[in-house]
This record gives sequence, structure tokens and C-alpha cells, in this order.
Amino acid sequence: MKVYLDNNATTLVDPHVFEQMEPFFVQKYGNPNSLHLFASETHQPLKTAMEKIYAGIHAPREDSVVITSCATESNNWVFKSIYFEYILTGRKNHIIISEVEHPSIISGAKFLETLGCRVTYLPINKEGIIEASTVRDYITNKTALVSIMMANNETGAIFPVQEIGEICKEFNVLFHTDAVQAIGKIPLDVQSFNIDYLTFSAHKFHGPKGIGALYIKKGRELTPLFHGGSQMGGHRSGTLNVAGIVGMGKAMEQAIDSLDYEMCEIREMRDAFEDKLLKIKDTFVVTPREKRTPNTILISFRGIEGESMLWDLNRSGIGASTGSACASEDLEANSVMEAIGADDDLAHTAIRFSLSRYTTQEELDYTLGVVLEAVDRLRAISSSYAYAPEGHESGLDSHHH
Ligand code: C6P
Repeated sequence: MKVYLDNNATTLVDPHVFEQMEPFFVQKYGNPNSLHLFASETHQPLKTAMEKIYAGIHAPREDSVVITSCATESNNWVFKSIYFEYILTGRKNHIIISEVEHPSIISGAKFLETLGCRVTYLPINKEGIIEASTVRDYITNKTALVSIMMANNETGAIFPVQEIGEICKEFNVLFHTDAVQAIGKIPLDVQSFNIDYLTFSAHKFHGPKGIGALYIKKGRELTPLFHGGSQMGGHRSGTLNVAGIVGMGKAMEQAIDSLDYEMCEIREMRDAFEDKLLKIKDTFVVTPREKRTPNTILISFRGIEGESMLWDLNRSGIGASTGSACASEDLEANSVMEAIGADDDLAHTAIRFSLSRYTTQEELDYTLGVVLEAVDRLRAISSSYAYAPEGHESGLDSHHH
């Protein structure tokens, strides 16, 4: 049996999405900016797709949704533009992010530091969540941008973005949120959340890879990252990825349509699976489940290196991860576990299971069996488990009490 439980890394392209994209490769391949019939036949499908994308995030018509190649590009664009508009000109010199943002934000912030920008990395609390009040504590009149993700990719922790948006509005500071892990999992509304910029990526919600977007509120212009032709109103030049946009539109529509299923059925399946995993001795989950996206579990098995567990799972056809896919080759401790102050042993033992609307009960039952066997096998040969102090269930005691 093959079981895919790494849906926070990427998702399968929904067959309906694929079906809608297909004509735009071999049949309707015109460049939308050309002046002939091959171009015109792409116009209506593009318009329909854009309408679905606007509707999905509740963006009013007057705001912009600029198509990019992925969330990484959208995030980079915001940071580099802030540099050109505020830091370079000397108007401001400070940005605030959380210490558990995706690498496409953290690396962007670190790059700005080399250019003279001051960066505050907000800590998460012991539940793995940013407290909105900490944003208020660190805003100064030199703060150009606050960038806090809507939901964390590793734990699924949902951050209080609405409250943070209000604080930013009160202090007249621009607010960006990386909503990559939120679309299709929790309700999202750019208007009531006071968001200036919002990032997302189609492949996280059953759309294709290589297409994403940045929402930009009216009046909050950005310096383009790509200068060139007049595509996307000159905000982001380059020939449009027609198939990708059509696919992202359909995927967004379906993500919104299946939100209830995600919030009820997937959540129930996730919770039941998690209950069974937590029955295993010396297991530990950071964020309470009601404060998480419905599909995600980050669980630590004391004494078992995350990579060893992945190996055993993989041998049995199960795909999971130790955290963010793009950080998984470095064998470092899980970044969220480190941020909450978990001891070194525990920080290396996290496994992320992320479900999707395609996940079945049968797959979870099978996975549970494999996990149980792996825990027995790996703990039997684990020296760190043999010597683990009695009663140190979470590994957090020394840091938080
Ligand atoms: N996170 C994960 O395994 P791209 O690759 O550009 O489409 O998306 C990047 C990205 C940005 N923000 C967040 C919150 C994300 O989770 C991701 C992708 C994957 O967690 C791959 S590293």
C-alpha cells in the first residue's frame, strides 16, 4: 500500500483541475498578450480563473492579485520591495517576523539585515503560537513591515492574524501574511483581517506546482521584482502561465467548496489518528489540536530520530516528513521544536503527518500499524531512549517550569 501523508509539502493535482488545464498545452497555446484568435481563446478562461481566485480570498475587485511562480517568489517580492521603498530611502529601518516563518521569509529577512535593516524575530509560546500582543511590544515608528504566517507549515499552528492585522492598522504599519498553509484549511478573508499583502501557492491546495500569487491591497504598490512587459499590469512581467492560472482558479474554487469537509471530516480523522498515536508511550504534540489546521500533526516519539522513523515508514510505502520539506536534507532539529525550547533529543524526533481530502481511513489504519511496529523496533535499539530520564514526558520541563 502507498500512503501519502505529506500534504503540507505538496498535494496531488485534483483530476478536475488537471482536466481544465489540459487544453492549454497542445490546443490553446496562444500567448494571451498577442493580438489574434490564438490569444483570445485564452482570455475568458483566464478571466474566470482570476474571478475564482479573488472570490476564494474575498478580495474586492479594486485590489490586485498578481500571479507569481510560487509562494517563495511572492514572499521575496514583498521583502525586496520593502527594501527599495523604505530601507534604501531611509524612511524606515525595521521589520518584524516570527521565528518560525518559512525559509523563504527568514532568508529574505536575513538578507535585508545584510543591507542594514533591523529584524525582530518574534518568539512563539510553548503552544507553538505567536501572541499578538508581542507584535505591539516591538512595533516602533521605524517599522516598515510585519510579516506573520497565517498557519505554520510544521505544526499547523494557526496564528492570530486578524488581531495582528488590527494592531498593524492602528500603528499604520504594513502587514503581510504567508497564507500558504491556510487556503482550503481554514476560512480566510483579506478584508476583515486587515491584510495588505497575502501569499499563496497552488500546489498546496491540489493545484499545479510552479504557480502562486501575491494579493496586494489597493494603494499598497510594490516595486516589481521582474521588470519587463506589461503583463499583470506591469507588476510582474513575463508571459502568463495560462494553464497554471486556469488550474489555480479551479483548485481555489474546489478548496473553498471542500472547506467544510476539511474542517469536519478531515479534522475528525486526524483527531482519531492522533489519539491513537498519543497512546504510544512518551509521545508529544506541541500545539493543541483546536489551535491547528485540521490536517496537520507534528508528533515527537521520544528516543527515535525523525529520519529513522521516516525510513521505516518509507519502506512500508508511507510518505511523511520531519518538518518542512525544503529543510529536510540538512538533518537539523525541527525548527519549531527548537523554538519552543524542547531538549535536543526531543527536537530531533518530530514527525509531521499532513492529511488531505484524499486521505482515507484505511490509509490511516495501515499507517498506525506501521508506526507501532517502527516504534518498537527503533526504541529497542535507541540508546537515548534507554537512558531517558523517568517521567520526562515532554522534554520541556527544564525550560518552561
Ligand atoms: N512548504 C513544506 O514542506 P513554494 O515552494 O514556493 O510553493 O512554497 C513555499 C512555502 C512558503 N510558505 C509556507 C508556509 C510553506 O509551507 C511553503 C512550502 C513546504 O512545509 C515545502 S518547504
